[in-house]
Amino acid sequence: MGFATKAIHTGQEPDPTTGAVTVPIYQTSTYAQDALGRHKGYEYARTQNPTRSALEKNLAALEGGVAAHCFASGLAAIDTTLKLLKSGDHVIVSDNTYGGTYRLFEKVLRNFGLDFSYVDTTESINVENALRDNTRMVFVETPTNPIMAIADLESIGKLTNSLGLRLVVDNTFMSPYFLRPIEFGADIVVHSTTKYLNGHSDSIGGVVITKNSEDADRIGFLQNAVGAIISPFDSFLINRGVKTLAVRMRQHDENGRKVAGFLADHPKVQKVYYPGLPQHPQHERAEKLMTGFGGMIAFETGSLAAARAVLDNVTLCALAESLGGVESLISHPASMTHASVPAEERARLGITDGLVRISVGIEDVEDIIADLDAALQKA
Ligand code: P1T
Repeated sequence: MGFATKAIHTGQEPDPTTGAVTVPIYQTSTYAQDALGRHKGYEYARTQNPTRSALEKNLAALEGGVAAHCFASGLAAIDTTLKLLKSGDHVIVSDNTYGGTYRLFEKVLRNFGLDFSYVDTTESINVENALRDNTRMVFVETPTNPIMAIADLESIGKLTNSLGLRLVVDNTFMSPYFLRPIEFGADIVVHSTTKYLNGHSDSIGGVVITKNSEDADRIGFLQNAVGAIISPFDSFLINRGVKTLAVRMRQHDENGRKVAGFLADHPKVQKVYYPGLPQHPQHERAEKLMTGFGGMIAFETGSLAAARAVLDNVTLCALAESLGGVESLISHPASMTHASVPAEERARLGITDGLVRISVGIEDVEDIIADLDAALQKA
């Protein structure tokens, strides 16, 4: 079955009671049991919910995993994944993750005895050099947010598999339409479903997809034991969003390539970070790992004043955090999504005050380009 067919049909069978072709919102907290110890597979809605189960089956199929578990946000999904570990364990992390992931690791999980090292995961040797006796997990974000660096997934996957370490990949930026990390050695894939999977900027959610049933069982146990579950309504929205994932991603990619090309030729733009451009340092790797480059672009305007001029003068693109929706969103990583990363670290990574990030939507691309062009004239 092809990807678009799976996205529309897997887990989305007509409702057994009524034949409804769309999985209903099962807005209930509990389920009546037939007799003591006899029920229909549903006991309490933190533990099981049919709307959520439909979504979980669907996302597991799209990523090629054995199971998926959905959470109240991307960060709740990542937090629960880290609960596979225990105090004293060490994790190697991509050095340019979403700022909220960095904050969760440094300001919350470190207090519970986990230790983190941040390395450039575009080279697997950096992961190898950071290994310690107590390293238990490698957490990779690719492409990174917002610099769009592409991890050497194949080599890192071989390394973690040979050492028996868990490789976790945050695949939020590509979605399973363009990249399926399990095919390259990942054990666990996480997403903020808030982004491309839902695709309409109207829900917050997250998912953990597991390659093996042991991890799936433990994540399922933690989902119930910790309780950071997604709601039935949000599950419904994402079920609906995923049905158009394939067509949306194709359009994000087409528009992304055109906007990146426009920015790369623009005299007011100093540098463009987009894996689809031939000058991107991991362009060839991106072509090998991914079937498209998507709609996320960062570009350097040279100064805070220039970035501000762009951000304050766009009219079609909304100045907003988040990404992956049908509408174009533009943001300032240094003061918005990555404000929790220390200034020296931001400078080292290239998250300057002049850096602007755009999540290219699926509007008519000429309109997006005209909006950016008009704003750049003011920079
Ligand atoms: O916002 P939430 O659903 O909790 O997801 C967190 C998250 C996890 N991973 C990546 C790669 C992300 O980009 C995010 C959230 N990012 C933004 C809100 C943003 O504007 O970059």
